[in-house]
Amino acid sequence: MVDEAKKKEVLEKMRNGVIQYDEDACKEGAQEALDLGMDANEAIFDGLVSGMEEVGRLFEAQEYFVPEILMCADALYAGLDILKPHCQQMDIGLKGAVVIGTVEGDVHDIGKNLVKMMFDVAGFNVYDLGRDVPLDKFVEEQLKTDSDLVCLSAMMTTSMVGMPKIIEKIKEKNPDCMIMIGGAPTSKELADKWGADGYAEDASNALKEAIKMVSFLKKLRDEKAGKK
Ligand code: B12
Repeated sequence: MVDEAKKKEVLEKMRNGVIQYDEDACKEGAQEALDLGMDANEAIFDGLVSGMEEVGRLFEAQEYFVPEILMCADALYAGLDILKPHCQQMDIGLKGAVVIGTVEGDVHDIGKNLVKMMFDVAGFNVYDLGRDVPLDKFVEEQLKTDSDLVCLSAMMTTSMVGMPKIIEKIKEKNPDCMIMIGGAPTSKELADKWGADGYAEDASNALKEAIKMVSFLKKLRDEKAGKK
């Protein structure tokens, strides 16, 4: 049994480590979470990511500016490097392939990297194009890898407008591929409007949606191949 009081303390240490851009505190907190036997996934989202949410608030209140945020992101990644290898692999019995990236003009990749991590944990084959990815690169990579799913991330209203262009091109070239969008300014309504097949508001829902989509594609393919 994990000691609840100690667990809270460790989560708080990671959260504050991100807020105070203290890489050492994040690393120590991450190691302590593992030593306590905490679930790595829980430590990431309730500790590190919770800190980043507060950083977002501080940025919006103009208490933090870009240099501070970059250091907060470094602190988050320092903790993530320790926790990530300990995320429990899931056996979902599906071999999905996913192309993922943050769209052109946008360098925000923390959320995208968390979504990618969830896909890795589920055993998906992930082709990560990184951030500020030219729109056509998503189309080319989907064709090259014949991936089931393309996941587009955007954190700015100015960059998300590239999404419908990518969706249109991919659907034109390969209508069987499914597309999911995400990132703070996006929504289910925009996904529907732009012809994407899915939307999720966070990394764990992204995985749930992805599993549904890949299962659906597999069923379709099996039906086409004449299997039950
Ligand atoms: C960190 C950050 C930065 C960092 C990015 C570091 C990095 N490596 O990512 C730096 C300092 C570089 C940065 C720069 C800028 N930023 Co900034 N940044 C943020 C901040 C504070 C936090 C974002 C974040 O990481 N959140 C934590 C993660 C975990 O959450 P998330 O990204 O939302 O991801 C989750 C979900 O959205 C979802 N998700 C994400 N992607 C996907 C994809 C799919 C397919 C799915 C299904 C789900 C999904 O799952 C994720 C995990 O659960 C936000 C403020 C905020 N409140 O969000 C501003 C914010 C995004 N930035 C903003 C701006 C304006 C900028 C700059 C223009 C600032 C400037 N003056 O230079 C530049 C832009 C540079 C560029 N061209 O991209 C604005 C955007 C406004 C808008 N709506 O257009 C925001 C909202 C702040 C604000 N209110 O003004 N920024």
